[in-house]
Amino acid sequence: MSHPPRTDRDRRTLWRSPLRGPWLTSVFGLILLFGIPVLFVTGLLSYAAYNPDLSPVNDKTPDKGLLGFYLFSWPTDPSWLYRVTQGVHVTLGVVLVPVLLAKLWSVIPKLFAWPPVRSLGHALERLSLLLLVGGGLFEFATGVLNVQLDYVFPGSFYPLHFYGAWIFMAALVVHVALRFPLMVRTLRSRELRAELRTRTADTRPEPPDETGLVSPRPAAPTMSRRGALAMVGTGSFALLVVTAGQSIGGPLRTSALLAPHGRDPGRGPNGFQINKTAAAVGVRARDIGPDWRLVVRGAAGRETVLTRERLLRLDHHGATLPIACVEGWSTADQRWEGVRLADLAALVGHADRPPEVLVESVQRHGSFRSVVLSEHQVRDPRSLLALKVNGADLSPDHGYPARVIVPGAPGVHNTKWVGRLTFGGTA
Ligand SMILES: Nc1nc2c(c(=O)[nH]1)N[C@H]1C(S)=C(S)[C@@H](COP(=O)(O)O)O[C@H]1N2
Ligand SMILES: [Mo]
Repeated sequence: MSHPPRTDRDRRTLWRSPLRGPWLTSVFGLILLFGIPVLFVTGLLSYAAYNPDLSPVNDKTPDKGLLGFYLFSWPTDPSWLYRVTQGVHVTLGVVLVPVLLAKLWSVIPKLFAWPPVRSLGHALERLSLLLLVGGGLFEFATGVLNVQLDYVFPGSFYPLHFYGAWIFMAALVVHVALRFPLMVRTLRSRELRAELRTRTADTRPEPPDETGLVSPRPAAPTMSRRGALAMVGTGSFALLVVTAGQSIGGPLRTSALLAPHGRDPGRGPNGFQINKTAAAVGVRARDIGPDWRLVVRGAAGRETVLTRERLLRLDHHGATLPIACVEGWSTADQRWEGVRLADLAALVGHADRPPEVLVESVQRHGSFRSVVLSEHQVRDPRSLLALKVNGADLSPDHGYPARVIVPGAPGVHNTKWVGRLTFGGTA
């Protein structure tokens, strides 16, 4: 029977891959160093896109406090804005998963360093690494779960992912500050091109290093560094191919195997992705049948109640806009037709400068049944209460009798089965 390892060296001999070493770790680190800030920025943008400062119904993290310092009013131009920022966020996040796992694999021996704590400084460094590794895994896991599995974590995705991102980034800043010089030195120590030409048989371990990544008793190589990089690269590329099509669209949509809402949304004018069907959120046929009414409220208690027939007789306008979901998928531009939100505001006494609006669905339960849109969203002539899409009536699953469509906004702001609009006084 073998004894449990006692010394640091003994413990590190558990990990014998000759590929492990500061150079390989630095290569993966460098990729993440470029990728993760993009994830962070596009993630913060996604939160801003919810216009969380407008109203508690928009605010997914009511205790954001100082962390909301950067929030700004989300613009309506360009109309594909959220489609791009969130497509990048989700696609890049998925594509970086193999790199993150490879990076963690490369530093596994550090997890078993012995003694676990050598000094106060060392203890602080290890704590920051715990936050770094834990925060990184947490952010990637919650993100992927939210996109792929309609979320299975206890608690709400938005606050967890948002606060997690700040903790992860704080730990990352510390880590990069401590390690950047070493990374640069290490990357210079071996030439990438030469490394990419080295076959398995000629693969040698890196020289023993102060970081403790190189195995003191390396096994014979079973793979070259080129092979390891190719494996990770292939994994990332495969994920790119099965993900990116859900936001890029066109023929690529058929390769989007990971698209959470399937690849075939059906044919015809209403043949594009459906986030939640009417049945899924408990919208009944009679809620959206002939008895359906739109209630519009405005200045000084003014209110008007419209049937769908009345709405159809109001001035109609068109807008060619996509739907872009927080989950990263988006539709190509669709041709929407309906009544301008600004014209509806004018019906209830807000003719000149329409204010923000509270949009409420006839859907009674669940999230995304209401939203507040900013005044500049209301004023954009492309912001519609849409009754038709691509020349046909909206289908029940796309929000019949009427839904909101706003340029540049996240999908959640395009409320379906709208029953009430309240202009002004929504705070
Ligand atoms: N009432 C209501 N409106 C809603 C939702 C919802 O669940 N309920 N989902 C929103 C989300 S998250 C998205 S991405 C879009 C999707 O619109 P679609 O199903 O027509 O593609 O609708 C939005 N409007
Ligand atoms: Mo969405």
